[in-house]
Amino acid sequence: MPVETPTQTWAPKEYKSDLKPIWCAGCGDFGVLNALYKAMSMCNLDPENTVVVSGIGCSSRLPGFVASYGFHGVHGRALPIATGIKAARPELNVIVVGGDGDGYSIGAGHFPHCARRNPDMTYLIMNNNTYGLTKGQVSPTAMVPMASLNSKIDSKRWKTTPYGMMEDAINPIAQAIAWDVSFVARGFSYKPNQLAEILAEAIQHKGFALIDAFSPCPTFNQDQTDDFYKDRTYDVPEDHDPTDRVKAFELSLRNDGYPIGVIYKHEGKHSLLDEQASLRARFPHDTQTTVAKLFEKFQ
Ligand SMILES: Cc1ncc(C[n+]2csc(CCOP(=O)(O)OP(=O)(O)O)c2C)c(N)n1
Ligand code: SF4
Repeated sequence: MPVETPTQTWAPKEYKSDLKPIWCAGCGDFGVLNALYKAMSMCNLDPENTVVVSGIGCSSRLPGFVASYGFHGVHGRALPIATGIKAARPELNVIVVGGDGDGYSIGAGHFPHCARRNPDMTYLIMNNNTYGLTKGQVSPTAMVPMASLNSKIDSKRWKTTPYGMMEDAINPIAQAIAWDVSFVARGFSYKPNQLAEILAEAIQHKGFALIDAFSPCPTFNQDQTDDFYKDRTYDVPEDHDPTDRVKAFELSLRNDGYPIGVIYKHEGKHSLLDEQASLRARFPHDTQTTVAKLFEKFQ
């Protein structure tokens, strides 16, 4: 059923639910949440036609703090749940949120397939380079310094990895471009206004959009702090053309810091839901199929 364009407008504060966030003082997720309220207001999303879906983690508590529909799902399974919602109710605004552990570790297998299906939804990752909820294990983006030959690093800082991490961190931006995610951007919780602009552009993009937002966890990650990212982030250069995939890939692989802004865009990429609609139009009799009729075929 098509949704009517809202005649009402919503201010950022009107997207706040009655539930107060229970994140630790200084958690980057506060900045991300404020940016999301702003972006929802900029896009004038009707809360009644908006669903925020998450997995499990500190960051995945976010749907509870938004006055819209929400689904606090299963660890690593936010994308399939959200894709199901979008497939059943394509007119809804679907925003998926979660942590780097949720999205790039246990849920990583869903990511490339979501890129292939390209549903029109926004995926906001709060990347704190650790598993916050379970008290600071290494995540796929963790950068835990290795101990030097003569000294151990402070084992209280990284309880499960006292000698540092021996695996490389993944680069989610480069990976997303390689999978042709149709909108790829990076934000930083410390710059909520800029993040809100990026999020608004992602929400308006037609297709699957990833925003990886650095969102430090001061409780369990004292290496990748606000200051760490303030010193290493820079705005995407003004002359960068996000529709040039090779240039976007080059930018994502630069080792002189982390670009913040829109890095890659594939406008007009076909989507599973467009394909579904055109199949329905071509084979109208099949849309009369019910689950009961399907079962009958196998009796
Ligand atoms: C199937 C399953 N495996 C493991 C867990 C334990 N668990 C809960 S949250 C989490 C990691 C959360 O890290 P992240 O997604 O980065 O979110 P953060 O808490 O840092 O925001 C883990 C391992 C779980 N709940 N379910
Ligand atoms: S443990 Fe870390 S990620 Fe979780 S609420 Fe506290 S600061 Fe935020």
